[in-house]
Amino acid sequence: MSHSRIEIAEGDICTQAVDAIVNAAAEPLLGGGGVDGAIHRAGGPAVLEECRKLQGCKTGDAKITTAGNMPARYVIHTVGPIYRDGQQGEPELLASCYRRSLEVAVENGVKTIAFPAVSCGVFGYPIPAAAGIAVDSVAKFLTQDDTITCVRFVLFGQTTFNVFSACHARLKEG
Ligand code: AR6
Repeated sequence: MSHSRIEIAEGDICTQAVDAIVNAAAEPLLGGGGVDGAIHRAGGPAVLEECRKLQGCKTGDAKITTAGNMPARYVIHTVGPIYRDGQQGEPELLASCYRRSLEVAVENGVKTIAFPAVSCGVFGYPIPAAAGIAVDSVAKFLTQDDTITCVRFVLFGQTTFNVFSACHARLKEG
């Protein structure tokens, strides 16, 4: 069952001892605020140096670097859509972030991975809609993959945690 490999947690993604943590980045991959800023601060200059060589990342895609000083081995940088009105392809692009991040993870032998709530901060995606897409996209991927053993959503704040938990609970109920 794919839902049993999904966990919902509250906390700082930078401290997670998983094979890869996912960054909610911007297209240039040169750092920023939010979780992106936290990851670059915790990872140190090695992460930014590697990012510079990647020549950016398109919205909906994902690229990988090492994780510098963090406990994880890798950072998978994905770029979520900026939310406008939900009619500009945002749901498809957000789903693509999760799918592409997991594809890059599998290509690199990652078995445990942590995601933040991509697009739910600066990029303004409404959390209930984003959480549904996030949990459904991951669950769909896991039904076709048996190499990933754990996908943990690591969320900032009780509200976001509760919304993701409710989506996960719905998945369990089938
Ligand atoms: N651990 C887990 N979640 C976090 C952390 C953390 N350390 N810090 C923030 N969050 P955001 P976006 C949550 O804004 O909306 C950057 O400047 C946060 O509360 O980080 O995809 C980039 O460079 C929110 O729920 O990402 C881009 O320009 C979620 O992570 C832009 O922001 C995502 O918020 C990307 O915006």
